[in-house]
Amino acid sequence: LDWQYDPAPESAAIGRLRERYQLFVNGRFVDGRGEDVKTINPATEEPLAIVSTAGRADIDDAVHAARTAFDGPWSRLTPAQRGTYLFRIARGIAERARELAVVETLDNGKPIKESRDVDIPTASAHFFHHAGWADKLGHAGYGPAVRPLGVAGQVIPWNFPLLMAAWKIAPALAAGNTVVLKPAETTPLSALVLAEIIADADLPPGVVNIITGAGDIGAALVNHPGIDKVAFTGSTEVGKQIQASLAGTGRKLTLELGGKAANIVFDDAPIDQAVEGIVNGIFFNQGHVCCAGSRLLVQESIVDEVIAKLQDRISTLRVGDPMDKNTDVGAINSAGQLATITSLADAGDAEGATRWTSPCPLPDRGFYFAPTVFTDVSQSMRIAREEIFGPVLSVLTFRTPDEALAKANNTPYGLSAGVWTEKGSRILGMASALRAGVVWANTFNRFDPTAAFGGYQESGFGREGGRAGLAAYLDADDEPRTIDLDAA
Ligand code: TXE
Repeated sequence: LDWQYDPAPESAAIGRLRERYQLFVNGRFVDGRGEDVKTINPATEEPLAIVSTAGRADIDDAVHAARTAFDGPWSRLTPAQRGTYLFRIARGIAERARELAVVETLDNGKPIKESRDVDIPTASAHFFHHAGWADKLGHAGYGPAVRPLGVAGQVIPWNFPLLMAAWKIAPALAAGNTVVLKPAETTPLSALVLAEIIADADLPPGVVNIITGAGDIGAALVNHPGIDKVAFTGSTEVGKQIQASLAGTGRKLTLELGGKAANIVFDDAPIDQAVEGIVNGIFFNQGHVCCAGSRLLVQESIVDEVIAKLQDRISTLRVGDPMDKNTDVGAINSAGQLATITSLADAGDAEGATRWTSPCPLPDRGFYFAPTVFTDVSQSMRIAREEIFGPVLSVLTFRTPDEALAKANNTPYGLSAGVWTEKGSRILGMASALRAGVVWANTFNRFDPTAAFGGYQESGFGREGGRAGLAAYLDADDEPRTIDLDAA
């Protein structure tokens, strides 16, 4: 597929931005009963659009609409017919890809080349993948009675706004559920453009509802008595609150939370390739990535070479205007996130780590943080333990594979890890011993709708993507009951 077939230039896409955005409830765009808020462009700190936000009554309306759609038109369709709607949404995203890329970059601050080449096509691919599942669930080994759960309440973060909406909505609909989704307060626009695509795809009213607002609206949504399943991606702190508040309700819950991934480089690794992977692992999306390779573990014998090459490579990264196609590292999403990154980096200085900062100039306005590497890092330091969620890499060293494993697993998180080595046996050994939901070998930050993504420990539970991701939206066993002949 040619993802770039939207012929409109970026200026036309900017022209399509509306001054004010509304909620999408029961198939219609409506004013919310909360306040109007401004969403700002983090690259310039200027207002981008006005967004109407939800009040409690709007949550009631949205959940009611989702329930009515679930009890009525959506459940009366055949699975194949439901799949057709998912195909239409996938195509709708591809057709408006350029506009969506622009909206995403303006609202989030990520480089346009990333929203254009990663976020938007991957979101579309997620709908295409799940469209194909809709009429095949009965053959997928989930047990004899494959049923949807009902109404899903979904809350997503600001780092991949459209992609996270796709990760939530596509499997829910493919499994026959209906949805009320709340995007993050700093990045609501692409989800509301997706609502337009969903309206144009003629989905029955109420199948997908999108309500805007801050954490209080998220909390009210996930605790609403009309919700059957909750899916949350965001901070570990809020994930714990949600899990506690849902205890005893019997509601199915999946949580995709923070991370502190180890990216492990052995002395037999192809160093130049590893350096590219390290850079991608931590500076992709300004490091606003739950699976970011934020802890670099390098075998002691090659650490000087790796650091020197890394600093050379980072020095070539262009930091600045996210709308410039040559920009590699864009703006930090919000003033609050910039403050978090700054204070954690300062803690690195205070605890005795050595800070190196990319020499690139930063724009005068907007929220920016230069790519940063800390060496002389020990495991007890905050920069080695806490999620920074920014372009800051902490480098630790190891001598033996066992030491690498012990250090990599020394974290309360467990979302992802990377291993760089030429030895296949070492890859397999590390992959099975690393307590991480995803382990990449000689690559990093690869996403595919067919692959299950999710964490262990404080990174959450449940999987998104592939067959495992569908189980989260089915009244079925988490593990398929039949033998998978392809995998055997
Ligand atoms: O997250 P929040 P924030 C991490 C990252 C970051 C930190 C704080 O380390 O620095 O979290 O980010 C909604 N009930 N991640 O404050 O608050 C909120 O409106 C229900 C990692 O932005 O968790 C938004 O839609 N919902 C992460 C979403 O939750 C609530 C991605 C995420 O916001 C709520 C984002 C509540 N009580 C941050 N409070 C990842 N795993 O990728 C807030 N929300």
